[in-house]
Amino acid sequence: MPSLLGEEIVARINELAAISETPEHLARIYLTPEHRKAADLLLSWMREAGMSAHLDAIGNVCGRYEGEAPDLPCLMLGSHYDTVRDAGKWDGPLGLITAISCVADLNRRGRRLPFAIEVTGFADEEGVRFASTLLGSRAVAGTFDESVLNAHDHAGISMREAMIAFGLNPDHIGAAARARRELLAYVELHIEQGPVLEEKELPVGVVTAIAGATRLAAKLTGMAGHAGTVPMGLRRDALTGAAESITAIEEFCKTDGGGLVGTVGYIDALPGATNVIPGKVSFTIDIRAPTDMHRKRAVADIVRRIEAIAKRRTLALQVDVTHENRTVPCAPWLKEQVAEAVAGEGFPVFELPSGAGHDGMAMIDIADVAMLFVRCRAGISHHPDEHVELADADAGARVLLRLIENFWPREMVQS
Ligand code: HGY
Ligand code: MN
Ligand code: MN
Repeated sequence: MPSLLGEEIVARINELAAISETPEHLARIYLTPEHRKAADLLLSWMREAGMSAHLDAIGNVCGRYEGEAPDLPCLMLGSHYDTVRDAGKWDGPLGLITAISCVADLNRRGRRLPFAIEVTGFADEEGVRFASTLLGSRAVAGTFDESVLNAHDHAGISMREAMIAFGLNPDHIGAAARARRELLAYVELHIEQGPVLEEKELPVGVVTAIAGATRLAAKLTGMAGHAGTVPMGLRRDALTGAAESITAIEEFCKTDGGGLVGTVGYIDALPGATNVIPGKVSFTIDIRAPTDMHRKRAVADIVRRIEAIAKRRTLALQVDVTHENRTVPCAPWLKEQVAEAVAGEGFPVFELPSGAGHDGMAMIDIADVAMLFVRCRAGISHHPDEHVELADADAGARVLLRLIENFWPREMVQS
């Protein structure tokens, strides 16, 4: 029988999901009015849960529940509250809302622990607007790359301009950075976004590592021309060049056989008229593999293939890496505590890697990280059909709450 925790979490998932760019397709993009509205709602939930709460210098929401004494180092929980376009409502918010509900439960019971608990809602994990991801968690980890401030969205607005319009000062991002000594660990609950837990008929899983990823921006430049007068043999068509490149990426990843995945998620062809041969095409590439070596080798091979296609078609090619994240292992001492909490709630302990990226990839620079996965229906994610059953949301919450109440910081574990 799901506890009150699950009910509260599901109700809040639905309330937060109503904050979207359009009602038809869930999208909550960094530094937009929807970001602001969601931040205000989350901050109010944090305060209701007994936390002090604020918006930090890059737009993360940050809540703190004091321990038995003031100014203790914290166990940091959290996840992101931005979304992809036409998103599901659980990717990110489940981890954040569950963490807030766990603190609310402690607060209701007047429970204080030998450490503080902080809950951080990261403002831009997906990287939809400025092509570079983990902006919020990188600012907290002190590794934010200032060059991203000059990145532009599809409307030509830079991150710097968007921050100022949102009411944030891009020159103050450094104020969001935390010191390693302030954090005992970072733990994130998140939907699996894959089919494994459902296949194993398990509500929760213990994450072993977060797969690294490389994102690239490719630009092919040919020659725009009249669709009716330029013979096929004389064309320098950037869009057919991109099409051949995209199928080459798919073919390369399909035949790799080693868990390599490649995705072209965005393409833009200019000038974009039916009767004009496209002269300029930009598209994105997302490459992931079980190991960093495998991924980096694959990226080099794929770029070489695209270069050969561009050369043969007399197209100019520019390829830039817009984002690179190494594979991040979950800390054994912390992963063990997640497993103990899973077992403590009566569930089998099952370990699995994360093919999806998460904020722990940035938080690893200032704390050991661990993750708890919650089953999602058919493994669907980054899609409006993304769904978590109430019983599974409740199971995740009970495991996270048990982990929090039994948490032993590393130094104590080792002594
Ligand atoms: O792309 C990812 O893996 C994550 O959902 N941002
Ligand atoms: Mn996502
Ligand atoms: Mn996510």
